[in-house]
Amino acid sequence: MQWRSLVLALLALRLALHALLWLAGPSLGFYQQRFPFAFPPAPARRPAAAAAAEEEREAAAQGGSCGDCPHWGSLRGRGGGAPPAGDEYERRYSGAFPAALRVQLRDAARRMFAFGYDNYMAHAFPQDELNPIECRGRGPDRADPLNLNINDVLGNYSLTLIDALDTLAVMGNSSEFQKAVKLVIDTVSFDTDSTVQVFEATIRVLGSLLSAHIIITDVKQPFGDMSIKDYDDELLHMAHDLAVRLLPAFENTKTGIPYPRVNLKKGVPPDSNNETCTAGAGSLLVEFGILSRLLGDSTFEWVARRAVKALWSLRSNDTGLLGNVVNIQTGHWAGKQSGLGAGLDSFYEYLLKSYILFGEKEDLEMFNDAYRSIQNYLRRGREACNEGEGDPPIYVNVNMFNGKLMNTWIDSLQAFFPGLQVLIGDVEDAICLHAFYYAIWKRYGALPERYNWQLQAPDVLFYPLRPELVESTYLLYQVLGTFLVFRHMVCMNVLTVENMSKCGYATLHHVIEKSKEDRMESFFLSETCKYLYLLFDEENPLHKSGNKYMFTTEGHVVSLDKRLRDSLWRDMFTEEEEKNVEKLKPNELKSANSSSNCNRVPDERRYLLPLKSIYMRQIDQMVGLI
Ligand code: DMJ
Repeated sequence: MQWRSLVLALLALRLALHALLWLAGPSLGFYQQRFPFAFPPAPARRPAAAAAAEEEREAAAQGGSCGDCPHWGSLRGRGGGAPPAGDEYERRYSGAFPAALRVQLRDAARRMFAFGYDNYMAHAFPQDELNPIECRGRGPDRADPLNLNINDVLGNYSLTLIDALDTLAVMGNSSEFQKAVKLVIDTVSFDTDSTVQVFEATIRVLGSLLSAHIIITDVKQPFGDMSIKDYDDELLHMAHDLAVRLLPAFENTKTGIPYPRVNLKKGVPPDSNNETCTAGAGSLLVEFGILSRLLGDSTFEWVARRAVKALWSLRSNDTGLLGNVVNIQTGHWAGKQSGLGAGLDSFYEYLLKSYILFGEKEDLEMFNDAYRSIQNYLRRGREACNEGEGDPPIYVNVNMFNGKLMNTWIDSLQAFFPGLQVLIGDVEDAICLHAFYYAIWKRYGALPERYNWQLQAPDVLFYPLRPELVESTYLLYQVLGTFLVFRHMVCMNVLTVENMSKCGYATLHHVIEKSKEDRMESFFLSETCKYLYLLFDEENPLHKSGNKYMFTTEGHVVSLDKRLRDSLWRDMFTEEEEKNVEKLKPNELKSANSSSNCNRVPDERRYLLPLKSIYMRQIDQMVGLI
């Protein structure tokens, strides 16, 4: 039949066009790639089980049954918000959030943490991590020193216990916090033949020890009685000991940028790599700065600050962007990709957070310049998130020297960025990027490690229980008020049974097939569970006005303390460098977590979608959800 040939010809044409666009790929630039969005290829057919699971999640989000999740429909209305009207999106996502549901979800998040923590203590401690499927502990891979995925993080120092300390405090569990601190003091030693990544040891171990020390010594004891009998600053001494063992990484480097790895007993290994990622080398300032200021010893902050300055001086003169991998001896960029995810994420985060914590104006200036370059070269899509025409804004990976698109994927680490945007008050833009990641989450029930926005499919399929989306959700919630879509996402997260194993929560090996890997990373307890819990625990001391806190990149809580605002390092830089540094007075700083420095959305928007439903629908289309 003629019409059939016509349809087939059209179909063939469309496929050919897609193939052409796909092949042309990055070189065409983002705007040409709007085409596939307008004619999205049919999403790959999911296996029936995955489709059913997704439907169930969707039903749960709308008030249907979802295991542990309280029945939303029956609770709606008791929270006091106007019944949602309007189109499907508004009906689904607007309205008030009932207090009873909030409490149930808070308790579910607490149980989630307890399940992971208790099983770690029962089956894995004193080893570093829990293998939640086999119910066993895991330490460094001594048989294969090149197994960096494991050895960079696991140092034979009870990593998970250390990383979880302040989550116990934030959840108000003083007896377990006190027990855990004593265990750390009595059993952990850093005098071990482990070669670890300086960055991982800093953010997970050093940061947690400092955070717990600050909580223990806080005269106000906001989380309940977290004091330790006869405490003699042991955690601070341990942090000092660890940092001294990391210092060799900063020696014998021509640029001042540290080596990526160090052996805790022997220093930098003789065969050490001269290349490091920017985030790894340039996100040490918060922890090293806190340590220096608590000890009154400028060494640690000085080396960390020198590394940041060295990296900053290597940015492109044309774009102001940095690459993702640099040679520490030559200063040559081995990785020219500039993006917001792996390799660069916490570099940007710590420019701003160092300023928030220490008040050094140069940190803010660097951050502001970096943010401008990010907006100029990485951001694609329409100008305003909630207005106008064009693709939704996303942040892409470009060449640092010319700003040209390098690939068409974004990674799950980048999902932290809306949270950072909240801290600087760019809430409207944060809403759009968050919505994009949320849509990916809805499609897979998790965030694939890399998602290809052009192919509308994951490029890298695993999900190791990362916190970034929950973190941004939590920070956005602080300024958006009651907004159900975020909590829906979290409800689904709390109930993601796919991750639950016999003895804890497992990494998803494949976000579509839902197969698992036998690993529970320590950041699941230090970050993911903490942010989930805080999202629903409105009475938490962290949220009380008067208490000012900031989260490190590993989610460790540190109070904005006067003790941290006296710089010790100024005398160690040149006069020229000094001249540029103008210290802000403490009262000029606004809290990172309060909404005071944020462009809080008006009250009338509290129960509405923060993103117009047309734009939400557009994003759902863009990720192949509808
Ligand atoms: C955490 O260890 C930190 O947040 C780090 O900055 C990058 N992301 C991991 C968890 O995904």
